Amino acid sequence: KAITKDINLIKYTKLKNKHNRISNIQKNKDLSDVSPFYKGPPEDASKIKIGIVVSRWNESITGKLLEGAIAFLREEGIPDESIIINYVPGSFELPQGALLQYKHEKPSAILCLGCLIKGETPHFDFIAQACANGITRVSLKTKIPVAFGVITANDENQALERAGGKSGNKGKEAAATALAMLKEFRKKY
Ligand code: DLZ
Repeated sequence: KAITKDINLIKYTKLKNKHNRISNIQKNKDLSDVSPFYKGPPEDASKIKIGIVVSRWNESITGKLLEGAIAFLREEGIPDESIIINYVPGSFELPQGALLQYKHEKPSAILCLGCLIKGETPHFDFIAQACANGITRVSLKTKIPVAFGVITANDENQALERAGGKSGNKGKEAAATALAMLKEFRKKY
């Protein structure tokens, strides 16, 4: 909770600036809302490069996912300069964004962050399916961990609860999952 409070003070616009986007996020460890299977970062965390692909659709929410992910990565020892951020227009574009980021940046793992909010038509279902399947395909093709940090919510309140509210932060969860996968498999790559 402390992390969320601190991070909420930071203007999201600062995150968009390549040079100061990470520096203001405070260090404050809280593992209560990550998976109980998370056993800490890989030993060589300082050598790990993490790519983050963020959807701009519902940006006020995906910004909070980004903040949650970055704060967690910092706590776990990933250097700021090893966190690479790219933006895509919507969650549908996350898989291709991840694939292109892999091609150009060669990160050790990628976090895909997005927020889909159900509307009145079935559009939501098509995008959610395509996004989830696409991210799975990128992880199988690249053979690096590609975490699904995408909120699929019925309304904005549900989304906010999962972006630093009472149901945790999907961005932080995605970061923890990627580090857990790296801890288990990195040496075997
Ligand atoms: C079109 C669309 C709609 C209606 N809703 C969302 C949403 O809730 N969350 C999201 O990430 N993206 C949405 N998009 C945009 C699509 O992801 C995609 O960018 C467009 O369909 C163009 O390919």
